[in-house]
Amino acid sequence: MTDRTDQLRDLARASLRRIGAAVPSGTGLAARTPITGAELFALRASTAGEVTRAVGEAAEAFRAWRTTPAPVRGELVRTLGDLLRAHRADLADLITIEVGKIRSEALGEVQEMIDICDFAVGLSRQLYGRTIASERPGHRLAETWHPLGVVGVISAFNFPAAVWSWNTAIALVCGDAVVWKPSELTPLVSIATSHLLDRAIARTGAPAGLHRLLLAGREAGETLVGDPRVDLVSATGSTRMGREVGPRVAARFGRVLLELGGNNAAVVAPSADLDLALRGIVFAAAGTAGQRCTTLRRLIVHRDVADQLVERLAAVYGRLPVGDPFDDGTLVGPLITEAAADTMAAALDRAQAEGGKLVAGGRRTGGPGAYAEPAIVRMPRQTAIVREETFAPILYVLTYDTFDEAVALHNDVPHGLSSSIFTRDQQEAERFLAADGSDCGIANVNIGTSGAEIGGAFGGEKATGGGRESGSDAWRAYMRRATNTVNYSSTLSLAQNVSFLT
Ligand code: UN1
Repeated sequence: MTDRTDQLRDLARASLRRIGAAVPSGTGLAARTPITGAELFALRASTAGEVTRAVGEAAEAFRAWRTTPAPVRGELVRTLGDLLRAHRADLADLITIEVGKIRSEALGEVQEMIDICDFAVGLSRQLYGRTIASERPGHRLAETWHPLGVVGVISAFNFPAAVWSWNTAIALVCGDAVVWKPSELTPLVSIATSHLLDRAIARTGAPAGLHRLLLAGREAGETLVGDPRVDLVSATGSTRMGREVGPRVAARFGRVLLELGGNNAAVVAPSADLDLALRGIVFAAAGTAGQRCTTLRRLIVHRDVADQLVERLAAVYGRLPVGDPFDDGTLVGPLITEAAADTMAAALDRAQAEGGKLVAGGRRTGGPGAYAEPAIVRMPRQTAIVREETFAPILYVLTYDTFDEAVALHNDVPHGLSSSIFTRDQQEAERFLAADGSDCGIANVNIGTSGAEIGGAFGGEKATGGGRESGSDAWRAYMRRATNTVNYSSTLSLAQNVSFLT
């Protein structure tokens, strides 16, 4: 039998070939697969000079693109959506190879990309400004939205293509150019995705420099963040990364859109439909091997149903198929790196030292590759480790007695991304969604914390960074607003009744 790594390398080559993309072989970067933990290809990393050149080319392309009518810009994104549809399976294969997502989730990621393209095409005819009632006779007050400039997109390994597409599809219809610095862990997905956009650009005759890909490490990201020609830096990653990026961009009066970590929780009330809650919880906590920023990490369960729910969860966890994500039936693929598995093991040790009881999973399985059983830990309190985001499939269970206590526990973490409540009590559901309920950017009822649709604005508060991407009116972050006052009378009347030179 051929070595599994060789098979995956061949599969990656075949997908890239169908997409039409070439791998720039060289040194400085490696494409790896978490399925076996092995290296697939050695790649050439972009140089510092190339980063600067890429920003210059994007800025140049922007100057032409900003005056292209928005519905015409939409044609480019429509073409990208068509190419994504045609290469759905190829891109999903590359996502599985580089991230270890199971087939259905890898296809789901490509679907998210197609969906945002559809959304952006519609949006290209709906970049509305408001007209505002003027206080002066014979005056019109209005706002106009203009393209912003160059958008620097920094993305993480866990959604290596979808997060890029949320930013890029919207930025392109808004009239911006994009320079992309993806995770170093997912160069093949980045090459493939970027090539599909290059094909769409060539097919529609859009300016070639509208999109530039940087395959490089941290320094490339730093150069991008510091470049004053980059008008908006949209960065997805850790809170630590956001703490560095935010002030650097602010110091040069650039704009940032930050999508940082989450420490997402679900409250399970005594009235909850436990069958439904069970399925929602397992997908949100163990799906994608716990490596979504929206992954469910804390379960806050009413004391009356806690034992029963934990027992049922532990039984399902005991049967979760962990393994090669290409195998039929696998629900949990590998963690991205050995280091991620070590971090998971260390968190489990700390949780137990802080009084937690491991009730399911937590063991390393198989290999080569960093495979681990998703874990459930019952905690006596919301201790320090529970309040931290560990990017691995660990679900901490806390119990509560009163609704107010549940909400207080829920909000008492640094992050504020996603949240949910399982309840059949309408008052409780509404209180969870109210101003003094969940403090997150995403708050759900009777559904888990992960797997948001693209139509809503995606993002969160506090240490999650405050940015909103994807649907709703998130497009406004990618444009600049001008307020226009037009005097169509023959008199000069001043606002606030100021009198001058009368
Ligand atoms: C992320 O984990 O960075 O809501 C994004 C979700 C997905 C996106 C997650 N639609 O889980």
